[in-house]
This record gives sequence, structure tokens and C-alpha cells, in this order.
Amino acid sequence: MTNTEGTVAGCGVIRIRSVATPGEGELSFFETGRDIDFEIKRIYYIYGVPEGICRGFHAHKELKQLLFCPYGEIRLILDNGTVREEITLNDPSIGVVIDKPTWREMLWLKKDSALCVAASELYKEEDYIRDYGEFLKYVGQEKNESL
Ligand code: T46
Repeated sequence: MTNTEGTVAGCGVIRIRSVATPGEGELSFFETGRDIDFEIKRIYYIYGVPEGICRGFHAHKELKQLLFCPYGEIRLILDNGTVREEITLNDPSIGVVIDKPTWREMLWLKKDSALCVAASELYKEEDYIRDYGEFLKYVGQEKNESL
């Protein structure tokens, strides 16, 4: 996809297209097929999280997501089973695409920060891996299957 700014634990960091209207702020947008390569079936957002609280601690088997922080500062810690890396989200025009099984943790660095997520599937608890040991086995199995 376009506007790749690098990767974090194998997940793409993208520059979300933004339009500035002089004196009136900015508008950012992304489109399926142009900016992300999956159809969006669900949008959710997480807010009201106290500073210092960490959420997540899971991976997904199939789900693809674009995460961005339109307001505040949130550290996203990503682990693909081999590499653990982090990115601080504090720019509304930066997004992270998680499109393969990746363990994630989200640490609220500032009160009132919001995390928005565009997801490829409806909510399905069976898609979650909430145990880190199981996650390592899952990505290990995947690696073996692809040999
Ligand atoms: C993810 C990270 C970035 C629903 O009922 N529908 C939904 O669409 C979602 C996302 C959650 N829920 C329920 C499930 C739990 O009872 O909301 C509750 C909190 O969910 P969870 O503890 O999974 O929230 P986080 O912040 O740990 O993780 C969320 C997403 O669940 C997850 O897919 O990648 O944000």
C-alpha cells in the first residue's frame, strides 16, 4: 500500500492522507484499496483510559486492523514472536496496520488519549489469542506450516 513509513515488528506504519484547510485545521482519511488492503467491517475506539494503564495483551489469528491515535499519546508495543518493538502514537496522521498474528499491548501515556481502530471483521472472541505462550505456539506452528 502507499505511504509506508517503515515497520514495527513487521507491521506497516503508514502516513494517513491529510488535508489542511488554512486556519481551520486538518482532515485525515483512508480508503480501502488505496491506503489499506482490506474492507472495513467494524470501527471501534478506546477512550477514558487512565494514564499508565496498559490494555491489549492478546493477538488475533485472522483479523486485520488499522490503529491510530487522533488525540493524545499512546505507546503501542508489538511482538511477532521473534521481534518486540514499539511505536509512540501521538500524531493523528500516523497509522499502524496489523495484518498478521501479532501480540499487542497499548500503554496510555496521556490521560484522555483515544485509540481508534478500523477492523476487517466483526467482533469474534474465537479470533483472539489471550495467552502469550499459546501465541508463541501459534506463530511457531504457522512458521512450521510454511516450511
Ligand atoms: C485490539 C486492541 C487494539 C466488543 O464487544 N466488541 C468489540 O468490537 C471489541 C473490540 C470489544 N468488545 C468487548 C470485548 C471485551 O468484553 O469489549 C471488551 C473489551 O475488549 P478487550 O479487552 O479485548 O479490549 P482491548 O483494549 O484489550 O483490545 C482491543 C480489541 O479488543 C483488540 O481487537 O486489537 O483493542
